[in-house]
Amino acid sequence: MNIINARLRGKSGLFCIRLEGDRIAAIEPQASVLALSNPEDLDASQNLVVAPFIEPHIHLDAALTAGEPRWNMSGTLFEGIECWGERKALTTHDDIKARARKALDMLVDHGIQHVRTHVDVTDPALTALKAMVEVRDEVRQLVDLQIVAFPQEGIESFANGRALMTEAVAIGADVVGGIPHFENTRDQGVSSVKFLMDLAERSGCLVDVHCDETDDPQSRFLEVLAEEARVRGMGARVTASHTVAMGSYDNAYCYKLFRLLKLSGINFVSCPTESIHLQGRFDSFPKRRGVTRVAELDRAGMNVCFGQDSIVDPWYPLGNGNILRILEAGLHICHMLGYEDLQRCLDLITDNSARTLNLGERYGIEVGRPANLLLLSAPDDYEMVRSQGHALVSVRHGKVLMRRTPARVERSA
Ligand code: 17E
Ligand code: FE2
Repeated sequence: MNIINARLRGKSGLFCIRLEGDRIAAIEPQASVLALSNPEDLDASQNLVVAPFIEPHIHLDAALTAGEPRWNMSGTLFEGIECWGERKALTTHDDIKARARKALDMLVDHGIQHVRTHVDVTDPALTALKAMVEVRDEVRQLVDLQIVAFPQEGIESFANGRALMTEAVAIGADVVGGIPHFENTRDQGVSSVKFLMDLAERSGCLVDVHCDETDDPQSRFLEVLAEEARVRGMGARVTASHTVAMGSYDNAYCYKLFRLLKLSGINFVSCPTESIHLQGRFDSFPKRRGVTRVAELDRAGMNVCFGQDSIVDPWYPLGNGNILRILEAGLHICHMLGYEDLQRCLDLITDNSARTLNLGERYGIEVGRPANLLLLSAPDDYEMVRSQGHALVSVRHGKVLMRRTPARVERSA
């Protein structure tokens, strides 16, 4: 299969991308616009062709449970955890699988082919984890799925928390998670981070910690995670998710913190729609934005990407799988509508996320890499966001996986 009339990010002119089997075989410059001659080929119509979108942070086990058994009325993270605790008691293997599959279909329909999902392991039966390990195999034709062993109710503060984390890794989790700001004491938060870093180092797992997801400026577990990563030389394999307390740290502390973060080489995920909804809830006015310092991390040369976090769950009532919606909202929320940010904004849902997920040579529009790519509806990053564009075709393993027909407008005058 060939994809003709393709524009590539960071390059001028048009290209023909040749796919052979499940690999990209060649990327050839075109002298002029070509007409489609082979019905097997795809015409990018002088719009962008990019590597697939990535969802680096979502909770598939809780997806599509909002309102069950009750709605989160305060809009806080903490009431969300309580509501989920009640719903969790009712979950079954098949219920987890059915909802995860539905949510994954929404992601696939928006051009996502790589997903990292947090799965709650504070459950003595590990029901959700066992179900998600099956889902990971069943959806291989649609997405590459990474499973995080996520201790929603704590590692040190939950009965047998350490054993459940260890068992989850033995069963097949790819990534070790954590939630230090939710542990009962600061000391437990610190020891939970040391425990989870030991577990990851021993097992070879990646790390992705829900870190400082609170407006409390005293929540400073990010420095602990970064230092553990630095000392062990594991930074590239470690991700700090949310880190919204950083939005409340003062500049003097952040100046010092940034030096360590940079030295550590860890990655960051921000979920801007989720955080703008859940945070700021204990403020009156002025009201904090409750998001991490996305633009500042990026300017300092660190790796940041955007995630959705939720689709219709106890923490967030909306969501439809469209990561471009998160990108647009995030650029607003993080003061990133400047010209230079708009020029390269797709980095936040493609290349930066690939680095966070450690995809390496399994990702990217380059000869020899997997024939996984998207045909977009706009010629550049800026226009893609401005026009609220879509992924029109998703190609995976060299075959068309998804096609979208955009809405058509008809006018009489
Ligand atoms: N659990 C949590 O601790 N934080 C979140 N944002 C979600 C689940 C969605
Ligand atoms: Fe999360």
